[in-house]
Amino acid sequence: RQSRAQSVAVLGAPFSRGQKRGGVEHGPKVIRDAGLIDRLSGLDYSVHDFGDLNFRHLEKDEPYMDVKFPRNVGGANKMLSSAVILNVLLYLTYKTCLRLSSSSHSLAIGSVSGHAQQCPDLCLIWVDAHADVNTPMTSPSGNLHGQPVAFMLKELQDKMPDIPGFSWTKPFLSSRDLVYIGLRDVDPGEHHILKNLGIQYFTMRDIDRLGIQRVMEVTFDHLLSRKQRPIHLSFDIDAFDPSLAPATGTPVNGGLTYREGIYITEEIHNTGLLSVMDLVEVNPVLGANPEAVEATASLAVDVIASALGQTREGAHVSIVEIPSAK
Ligand code: B3U
Ligand code: MN
Ligand code: MN
Repeated sequence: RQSRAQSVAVLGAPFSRGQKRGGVEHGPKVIRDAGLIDRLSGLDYSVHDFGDLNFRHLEKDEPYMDVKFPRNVGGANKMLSSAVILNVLLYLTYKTCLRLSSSSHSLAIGSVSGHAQQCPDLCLIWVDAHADVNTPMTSPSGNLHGQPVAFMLKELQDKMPDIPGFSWTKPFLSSRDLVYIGLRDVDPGEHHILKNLGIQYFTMRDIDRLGIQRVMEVTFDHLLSRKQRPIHLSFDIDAFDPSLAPATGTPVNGGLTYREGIYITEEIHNTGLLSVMDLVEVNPVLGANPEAVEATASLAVDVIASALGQTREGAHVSIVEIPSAK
């Protein structure tokens, strides 16, 4: 058998301190159990499974203002950031494609910032029911999984207080290099930020109005028309309708259909520019029953596989000729 065309790195980041309710730390395990590695191998990737990161838990971690577990979230992000830097470095050296699955969306800070250190011109596609762009001042919950994008945006630099645990990172992303898809639960402070910074976003209403095909066209126009550059895809499973992805912390009605979600990842794959992907917020503890957890995890695997090139029309990578009858 000839050597495989591409390779992919998988890195789990089990962590739950981005919100009060535990459980998302088991996300990477249930996604693996749903057959992630086999599915990627079946797509003809050579898969490098780097296993799960082992985050240090800090007992003493008082809230800062309203922000919960700042030192734990900051430290975990720092560690993930270094891991991503290393992985992207491998990618650049060996032409390996890198993907990873983390658990809480609060870890996107480390994932995207690590990626950006190696690829400063990256752009970010954020698929989510939520904008996750609260600052500690606008956050209604104090949960850091509702704030990661605020840590990234250069335009918000002077709106961010010095939070313990985050001195290692500084904003690195311009608001014009970000597109949201799937929004339907946006806080007042977040809405102000989206409008004020002129961020390109598509709510579920926009998807209803334009159709997902047009949404993806405008997304790529916005991000890639000036130059081709690496894409970071941060995919929150709660972008899907809760009927499809019930096992998640903050489900919101009226989400993406299966076909809309898969169309998004197929189109991203077709650009050939996907460089790093996060798949977050799968929480097995919050599924009402084992079936709900399985459905959510298997949806996550479908999304990852389709971002990596699984197509609905099929493929014949391993078939050169139709077997002869004689
Ligand atoms: N916007 C709310 C709710 C929320 C954000 N992200 C999730 N939930 N998963 C907040 O807490 O910032
Ligand atoms: Mn969300
Ligand atoms: Mn999110």
